[in-house]
Amino acid sequence: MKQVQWFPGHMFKSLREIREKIKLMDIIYLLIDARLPFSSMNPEILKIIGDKPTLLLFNKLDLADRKMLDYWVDYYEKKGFYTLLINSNSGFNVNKIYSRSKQILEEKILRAEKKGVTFKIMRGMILGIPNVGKSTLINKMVNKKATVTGNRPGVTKSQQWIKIHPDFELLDTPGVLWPKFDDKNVGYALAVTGAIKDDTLPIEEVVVYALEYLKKYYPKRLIEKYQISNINDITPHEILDKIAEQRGAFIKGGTTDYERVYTILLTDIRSKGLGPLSFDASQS
Ligand SMILES: Nc1nc2c(ncn2[C@@H]2O[C@H](COP(=O)(O)OP(=O)(O)OP(=O)(O)O)[C@@H](O)[C@H]2O)c(=O)[nH]1
Ligand SMILES: [Mg+2]
Repeated sequence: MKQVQWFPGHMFKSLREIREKIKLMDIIYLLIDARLPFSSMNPEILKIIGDKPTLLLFNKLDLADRKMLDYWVDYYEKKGFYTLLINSNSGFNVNKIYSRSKQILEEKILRAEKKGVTFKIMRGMILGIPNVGKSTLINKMVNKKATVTGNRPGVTKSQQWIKIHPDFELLDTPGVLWPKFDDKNVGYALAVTGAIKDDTLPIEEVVVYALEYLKKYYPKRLIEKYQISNINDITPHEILDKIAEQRGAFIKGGTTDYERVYTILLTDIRSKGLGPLSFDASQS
């Protein structure tokens, strides 16, 4: 894979601003994409967090393959993380975040009270890769549209404090990646799920990666969705031709309109057209 510019310059600034604010925080909420429990874990963020109390929030639970997710939840819990599975769109488990945070900070609160200091306001920072649902989560917690959201990476441009209750404040932050990734599959997994812009990696490579992956881990879903009879000996490009046939995606002269088929496939993957998925199976 050629050298990829997947870490735009403004993310250095965002990382610096996160580093500057970390001291103010009682707790960190690190959003992980439940479909990418490995690939959406940003090593730069982990370095910045250090030993701050951290609740890992596995978001987009509705889109994720539960079996594969359970493996990763266990993996992170064994590493000492607190975890919670959430769906920021429906609000599933979102109302547990406050009470879990109080539990996690119980000792800190007691220590403060012993010193005669009342623990007045709990401050938390929402961190995670682009498009993982940070701003959507905040809106759900505050029950109104306090932040801008959108289904593409890079929507939030600057940090923003939101008061959830009189004693609970959250800082929304722009999504950040990390400057260099060692495993090219991580890049592909982030591209397939829409965490990096569609033109960052060559889209054909991304789609071929997705199809090879689906053939390996979810062959039945491909068979059913695109009526494929010979899954074992069909190539990714032949699958694309099948999809074109099914959806009538041809250009003049009857050749496959690959650009359209790429979009159809990625939309199916991202919107549960192929059912709940995980793109981090290979790590387990
Ligand atoms: N299916 C599903 N979609 C979600 C969930 N949470 C957020 N989304 C969608 O994910 C997209 C991105 O949401 P945002 O809240 O803007 O993401 P963000 O992390 O703030 O992104 P940046 O500001 O770009 O870093 C939106 O289309 C949301 O509707 C969820 O739990 N399930
Ligand atoms: Mg945002």
